[in-house]
Amino acid sequence: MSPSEPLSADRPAPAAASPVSTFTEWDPLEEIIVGVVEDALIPPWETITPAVVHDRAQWPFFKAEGGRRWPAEMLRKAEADVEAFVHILEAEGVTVRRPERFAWDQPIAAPGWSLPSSCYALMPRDVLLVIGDQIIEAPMGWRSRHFEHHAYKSLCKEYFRGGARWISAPRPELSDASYKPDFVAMEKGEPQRTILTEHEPLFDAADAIKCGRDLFIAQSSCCNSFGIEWLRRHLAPDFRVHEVEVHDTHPMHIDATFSPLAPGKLLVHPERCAKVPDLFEKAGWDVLVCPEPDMPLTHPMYNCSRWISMNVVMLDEERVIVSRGEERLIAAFKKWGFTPIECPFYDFETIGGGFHCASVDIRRRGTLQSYL
Ligand code: DAV
Repeated sequence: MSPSEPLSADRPAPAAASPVSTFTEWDPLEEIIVGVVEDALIPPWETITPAVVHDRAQWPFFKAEGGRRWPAEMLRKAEADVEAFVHILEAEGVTVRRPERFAWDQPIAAPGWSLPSSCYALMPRDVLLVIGDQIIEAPMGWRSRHFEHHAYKSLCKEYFRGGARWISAPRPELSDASYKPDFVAMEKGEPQRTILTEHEPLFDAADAIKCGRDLFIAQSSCCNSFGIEWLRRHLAPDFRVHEVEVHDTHPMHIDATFSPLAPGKLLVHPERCAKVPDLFEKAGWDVLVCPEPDMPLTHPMYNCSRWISMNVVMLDEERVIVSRGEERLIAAFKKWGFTPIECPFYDFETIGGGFHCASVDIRRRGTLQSYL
């Protein structure tokens, strides 16, 4: 360092606006990360799997095939969907970034546990909670996803250098103490329960959803109340964190349950959203109940349910990217005043999630406001 160069503590904060800035699901989208299908593995069987895989008939598949590559034909079709999504985003002027490749097939371990592999960089929404000008690496409850953040490190460093804030929530131990022993998923009608203990803070970024000053989050198979409390204190006083009550036998992430899509418009699952927080009614919001998905019941789905239809991405407060074939939802969006943009996505949904899962917003043109 030359004598004239100031110590880093004396350097002025970057003058440029942060490359990371997002407060809502609907401010005009400028930059987004979209996951990659390449190298994706079937998630290895682990303690949390029975709590998140809806269909018991698939458990033997995960036990036998977990850690291997998905069949090439499935990956090829999923990749075609994701590229169609990227094409739409780019055609609308959105900058699309992609995670880097990572050796998902390497065995992983920490004190007390080990697994034959990680999973993939298919679903950035789960890994990074981007809010305001900060990126928070989520303390994920899945052992197999403990190192997934690595695929996003180059991007995070670049955004940090550009002026963003970047932090990791306390890295979880994920020892047996984090999971209830002998957990059995609840049946419909039983009181809500999840597999996680309160041993340490846990959440996936997709367990939370933004709505200006208010952030909504629900407990799930990968989010406990300790995690919610960590986020509440971390984000105060700029953001208010509200827990949403859900009723879901295999709860995972809020973005196919409860989604504030535009000012005054909240999309909810007809059954999973046990109670819409009073705030919305007081503020005069419309509660839009998602219609039954059109995806054929015979369509193969490994990691999520047909309600992934709800898992949309807003380009702005009118234009919504929605899965081709979801005719009832497309008609409903038109009736509710949105402009649907259809994109084929069923084959990506087979191995992963929807548009919202497959991406994470980095920058939307907007300011911090209260909508409730
Ligand atoms: O319906 O399986 C998946 C949500 C993924 N982010 C479902 C919920």
